[in-house]
Amino acid sequence: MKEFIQPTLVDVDSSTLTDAQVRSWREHGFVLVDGLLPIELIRDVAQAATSRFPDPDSDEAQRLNDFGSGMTFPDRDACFNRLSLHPHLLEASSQLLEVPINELRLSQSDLWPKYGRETGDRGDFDNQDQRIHLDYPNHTLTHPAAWNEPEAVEIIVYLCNETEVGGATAVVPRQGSDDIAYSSPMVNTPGVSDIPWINDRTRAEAWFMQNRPAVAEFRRELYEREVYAQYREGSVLLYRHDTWHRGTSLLPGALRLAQNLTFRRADASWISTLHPGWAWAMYKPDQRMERLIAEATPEARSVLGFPAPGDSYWDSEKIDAVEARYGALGFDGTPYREQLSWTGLY
Ligand SMILES: O=C(O)CCC(=O)C(=O)O
Ligand SMILES: [Fe+2]
Repeated sequence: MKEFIQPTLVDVDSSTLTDAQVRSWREHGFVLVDGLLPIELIRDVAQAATSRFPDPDSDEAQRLNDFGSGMTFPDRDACFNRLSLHPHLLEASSQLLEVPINELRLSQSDLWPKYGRETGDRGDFDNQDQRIHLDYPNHTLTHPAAWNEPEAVEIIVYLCNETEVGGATAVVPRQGSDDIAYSSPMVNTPGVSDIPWINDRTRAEAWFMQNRPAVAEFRRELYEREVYAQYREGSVLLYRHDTWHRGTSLLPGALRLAQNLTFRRADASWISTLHPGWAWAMYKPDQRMERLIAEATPEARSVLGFPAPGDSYWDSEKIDAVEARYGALGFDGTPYREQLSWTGLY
């Protein structure tokens, strides 16, 4: 019997994670929450995405192998960027990683459409019924640190309802510090070591049966332990680069929209930015990145690598120069100047 888990509400007064939610992430490797982000923002992003991706019943959609992309940070639709840097997401990541917001860095924000279709063999890279896996291989240059020293929070923001489109994310809850499934090094996953990168579950597990029977058995137990995130519109799954999980099949003809994000610790520079990043975006005629920097709060700016107020980077000449660059777009150097004179007193 499939065990579905339901989202739990965040603290409604402060829009922060409850102690039980933080504990679930720390101990089990994930938590599914509701009420973290304003529903109007979720709907704006869903609408922007729907208008840009093919209709689920179009030929174009049926040809996609589900790794569609198209919206990455910074996007031309400002609502996508607002969601990416929403203060409640930053606060939740700060709670989980136990660092202040200005010591977080955004290293992923992209939105994928996933299209449901009749099952059928579409080869190794089929993305419907995924193999159980960890996400760290395509984020970090190294290997995740010890379990109690997490370096990143990974996030899926769902923009629709599981009951309407299917595609619940399956997760394997970690059961205590001696859980064999979570003992380091975690390398029994496609794309790591000399194991070929196969996405489709049936094909990946056939490879393990053939080539690594003991690992196939280890993985069979992971599938048996799966629970399924019964997300709703606006639910947020907070998990980790070292949490066993996978995407599952959508209902035929359905379109699932979800935004995927990672916030890493600033000092974990070995965790790379997944998508093209934002330097090239500063070359776009719409100046989306410059406007975003000008309008963001100092905290949100620092999550993009912009030095925080009080950082030793700043002197009054630099503040003046940065204000000269962004002032016409609304940048105000006051918070940076204030911290400069404050620290200068001591
Ligand atoms: O879409 C999902 O529910 C999970 C997808 C996933 O884990 C992946 O593509 O790495
Ligand atoms: Fe994944």
